[in-house]
Amino acid sequence: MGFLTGKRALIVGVASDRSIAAGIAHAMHAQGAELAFTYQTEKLKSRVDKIAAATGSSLTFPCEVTSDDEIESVFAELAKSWDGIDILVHSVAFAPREQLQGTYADAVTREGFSIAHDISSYSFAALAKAAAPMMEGRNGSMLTLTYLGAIRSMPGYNVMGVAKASLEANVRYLAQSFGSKGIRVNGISAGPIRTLAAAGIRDFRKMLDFCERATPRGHGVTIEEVGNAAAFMCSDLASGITGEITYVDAGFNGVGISESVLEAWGADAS
Ligand code: NAD
Ligand code: 0WE
Repeated sequence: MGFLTGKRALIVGVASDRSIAAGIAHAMHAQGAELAFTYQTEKLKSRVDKIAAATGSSLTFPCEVTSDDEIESVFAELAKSWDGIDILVHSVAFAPREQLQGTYADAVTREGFSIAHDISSYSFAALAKAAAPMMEGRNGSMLTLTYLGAIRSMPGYNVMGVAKASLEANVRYLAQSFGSKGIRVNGISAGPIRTLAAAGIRDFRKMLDFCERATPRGHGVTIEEVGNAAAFMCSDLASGITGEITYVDAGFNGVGISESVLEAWGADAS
């Protein structure tokens, strides 16, 4: 019997079978959870339906997170099938493409800043507010996905880094808000992974190679590894963890100078 048997999870942020949210869905399903999904646009519906079917679910609902109406109707529709929810997964981020080019100061605009923060940070609070009434009194757990660019500057991550810093603060304030209802709120800071969100980002390949080689084990993380950590974080095994950001990055964030960089510098290994 899996450690999520009897739990019901709503997963927001599947766009393809490479999505981190798809890795989370498979891991939660493997641990016995029952799943429901949202999709951003009609174009994505068939892909999300397929991943739902592969994880034993037929519950998929449209949800563009900039719309309060759509957020509200997800839970109204879900309530027709489920009397409650145990797990909310938020795996959504967006900034206008031109925000992720050049330096932060050159790229950032009032409009770009606002969109990035609305979709990548506020939407977690909006979904959490809407989900909380269905999560009360059942050891509920909410989880979002963040990135190291929240606390360190990364070339080109720009306003997304500022929005992720806001998202991480959101985790701590939501944990406080819902603590008395028995709901935990956490973040997973994943290492870089080639997904749709990474497609077309300048020099992503180079950054991925650098980050992977700089980890203690010499390679990066998979959506399966992030999925397994997410399943644990949302299970009762993690009952003592809330308001926390957990790194699932193969140790990259803890490295000062990596063996591989030292070697590339021409240093003597002894
Ligand atoms: P992805 O493209 O598969 O997922 C991003 C999701 O956001 C998509 O499903 C998309 O539909 C959704 N989305 C964007 N704007 C939306 C909107 N307005 N309304 C509703 N949905 C919207 O990419 P991913 O890499 O799986 O990203 C998922 C999360 O993981 C993001 O928060 C991202 O910042 C985070 N993350 C990614 C990496 C990485 O390297 N891929 C690393 C750390 C954290
Ligand atoms: O959070 C992200 C990326 C999120 C993202 C991606 C896009 C591409 C398409 C947000 N908005 C957009 N807008 C688009 O138009 N990651 C953690 C992946 C990522 O993106 C980077 C990274 C990493 C890692 C950008 C620059 C540097 C590193």
